Amino acid sequence: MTAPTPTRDDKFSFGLWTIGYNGTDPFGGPTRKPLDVVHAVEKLAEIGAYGLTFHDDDLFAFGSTDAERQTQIDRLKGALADTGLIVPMATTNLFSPPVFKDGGFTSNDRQVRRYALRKVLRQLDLAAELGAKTFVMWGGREGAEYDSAKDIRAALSRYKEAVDLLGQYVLDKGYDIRFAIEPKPNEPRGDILLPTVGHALAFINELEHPELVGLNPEVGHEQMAGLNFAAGIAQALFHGKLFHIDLNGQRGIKYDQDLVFGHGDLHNAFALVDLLENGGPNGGPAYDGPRHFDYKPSRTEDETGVWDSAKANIRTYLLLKERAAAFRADPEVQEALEAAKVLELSVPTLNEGETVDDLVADRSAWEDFEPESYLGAKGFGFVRLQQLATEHLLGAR
Ligand SMILES: [Mn+2]
Repeated sequence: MTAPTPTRDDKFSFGLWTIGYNGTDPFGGPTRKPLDVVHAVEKLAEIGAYGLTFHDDDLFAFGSTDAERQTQIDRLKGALADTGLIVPMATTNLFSPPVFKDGGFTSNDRQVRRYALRKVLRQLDLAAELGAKTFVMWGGREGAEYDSAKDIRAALSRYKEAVDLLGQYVLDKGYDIRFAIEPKPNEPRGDILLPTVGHALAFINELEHPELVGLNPEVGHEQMAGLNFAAGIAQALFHGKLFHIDLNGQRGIKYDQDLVFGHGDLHNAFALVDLLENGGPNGGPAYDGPRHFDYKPSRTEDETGVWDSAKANIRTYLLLKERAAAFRADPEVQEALEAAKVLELSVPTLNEGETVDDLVADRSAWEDFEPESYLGAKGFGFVRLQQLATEHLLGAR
């Protein structure tokens, strides 16, 4: 099979914290040296990425002086100018510094909440300066371990207060930035607020400016909750809320693995890429934003392994894109989709202009309908369809 070559139009982006992950986990220290941002940008350009994303504290250490901060910003800007890479998204770290041990926006301590808002406002200004269009909010410490320790309704009110304030700030400043909430069920907190795509969608409805706020769902985070990621993305699209996406791999309900995209549930990764690339209104892409990888190069790898794993994310995505195109183009698949009535689901259940009275008057819908015999002899053939998908995924068709 030929190796698909990434282009900047593919919009592959990586977090500075992903390729920069030094291998630290709860049971052991770093296994790799720190990664310099200029080197990171050069390598990302080399492997075909178009963008770099970052938390404030990835670029300049927490507690940096203004001069140290500016030096790093200038070095990043220089590397972007030299390579043509962009910063499509930025975000703030409200989870690593000890001050955020009980959260940022929803810490029980009001002084911490005010400090968290100031930290985010500062990073929002930098995001706008660098041309980022999306500001991700992952509230990793917004949660609790103990039910008695957190008033969840009050915490959600403070979360709303924070997001409303930031939304108004963006409007007042005239920034071309939208927010994307990243759900996660747990880790590092025992339970995190807005744990799934569904919880976050419901929360957005309560905001002052819901149009400014969407989602940044992560493959592994939904799968940690035992949920179907591709189905969650489909619902986010249904609500017009897929503002950004975090691609990676996860093997079941366990700690957040952040594996390479596809190195977990490969079937679901295939369904996801098929949805993103072919799920649009006319069979085109359903999503045109960054294909952002939020993975961690395993701590067993050296720097060569870091870049091999970064390339693996891109290659797997492009291979799945090829496989999904072949699946869609296969006449037998089209016939199986027809037989399974997958396309019939797009036909409204009532006729145009038909009323509930018309439905009640339609004897074929009830009186003359025989549910026992209707489908008795004929199955939908969903298994056949899934096997066709599997064979395309395996390159067997
Ligand atoms: Mn993760």
